[in-house]
Amino acid sequence: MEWRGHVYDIDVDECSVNTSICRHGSTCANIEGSFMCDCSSGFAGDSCETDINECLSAPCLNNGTCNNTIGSFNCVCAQTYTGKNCEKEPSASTGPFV
Ligand SMILES: [Ca+2]
Repeated sequence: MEWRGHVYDIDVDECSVNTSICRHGSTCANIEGSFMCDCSSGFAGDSCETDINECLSAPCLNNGTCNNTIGSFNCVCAQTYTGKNCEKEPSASTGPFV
């Protein structure tokens, strides 16, 4: 009888063989016959190789303009709104920020 295909009784620790198999600082976990990457925030994919385009979910409020970046995103706020998502309205005590 001839065996073809996968041999499941020999598990390779991909995490040790290739320490950069999980990209962008994600955590590698060896599992039986394969591996898994626990992606850092902002990344997706089997090896966390894909940047998530957060702008697709329109995270910038108050007419802010979204710029997707590798691993994150930033908002260019309209008028004098501030905050990561332009969620903060200008107020006399804290603004305006330049
Ligand atoms: Ca991104």
